[in-house]
Amino acid sequence: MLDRRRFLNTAVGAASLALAARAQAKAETRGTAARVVSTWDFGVAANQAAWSILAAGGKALDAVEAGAKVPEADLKNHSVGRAGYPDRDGHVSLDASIMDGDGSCGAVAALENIAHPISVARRVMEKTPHVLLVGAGALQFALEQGFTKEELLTPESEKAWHEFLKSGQYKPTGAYEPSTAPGGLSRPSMASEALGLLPGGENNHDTIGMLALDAHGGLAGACTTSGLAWKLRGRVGDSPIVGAGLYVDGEVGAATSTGVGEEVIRNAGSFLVVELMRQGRTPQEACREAVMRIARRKPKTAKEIQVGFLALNRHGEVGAWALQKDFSYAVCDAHKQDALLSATSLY
Ligand code: SD4
Repeated sequence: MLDRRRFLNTAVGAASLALAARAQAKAETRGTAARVVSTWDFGVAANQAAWSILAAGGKALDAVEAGAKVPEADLKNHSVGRAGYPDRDGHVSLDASIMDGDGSCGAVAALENIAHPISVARRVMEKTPHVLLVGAGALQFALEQGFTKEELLTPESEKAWHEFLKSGQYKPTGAYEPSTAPGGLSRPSMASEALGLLPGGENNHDTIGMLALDAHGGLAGACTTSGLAWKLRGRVGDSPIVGAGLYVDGEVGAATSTGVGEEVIRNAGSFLVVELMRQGRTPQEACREAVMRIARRKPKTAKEIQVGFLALNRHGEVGAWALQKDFSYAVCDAHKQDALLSATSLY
């Protein structure tokens, strides 16, 4: 006989299975099985926020914005949005981009004091003729759009920054040389090692890149980050650069990236993944080739940094690949809302 707890678990399980089956049936009658994927373990919670929109038949674009806002608001997350670790000078500076399957896109870079850069990026896309606003201009636009100016540096992030200042070495000319890298930029920085801040390391779970396919066959993506901890003031990574940190083509698929953005920008990473899918590669093969491109061009650097790609094609197939192990990604659809998978890696 079932005890009360097991009975409740079974009942809850049955109810959520029924809900999932209904959402799947709804999605299937509309022609496509909806799915959302995102980078890292915090992608699980973000996916669920996106899923509440997708399961109700909502648009991929609305889903990725809602999903990306979850880690942006999470005070325990030090690599996205509020509570993100600051730059070398103590400023929390945020990068974000959003893209729809029809090629519409918007982005902000080096935006300060606004908690939800992904929503500002969407306004850039929808309310201006431009694609990318940066720095003071991006802030001015956000305020004009009704966003509120806030302090994003939390006491905990400030404390970590002071720790970095004690031990951090900063030599801009050697930014890509392991022995002279600024904290957080490449693997052997002593300061970032000490704080567990390797991109993709335990305390630096990087950017959220999220890709969604809705029940109507619409694709969209979003990418948002506070960038590399202790970066140079004014440094912009791949996340707000359309084609680097994010790319979506409704006829093919979508891709996003995480890790050291400089290497992703150099290789137009997400665009490359989508173009490879266009040529017939699976999302997995396309992500692998984009990783290998980085490794072939800079073999020494590639051993010391993390870069990961995540892709979703228009049929809902998912792939991921990374330079280093430990790149996780979350997948959510009508069958399972909390899947967390480990990407294959080169090293
Ligand atoms: C950047 N790709 O700013 C982002 C952040 C990240 O490891 O994922 N960091 O380069």
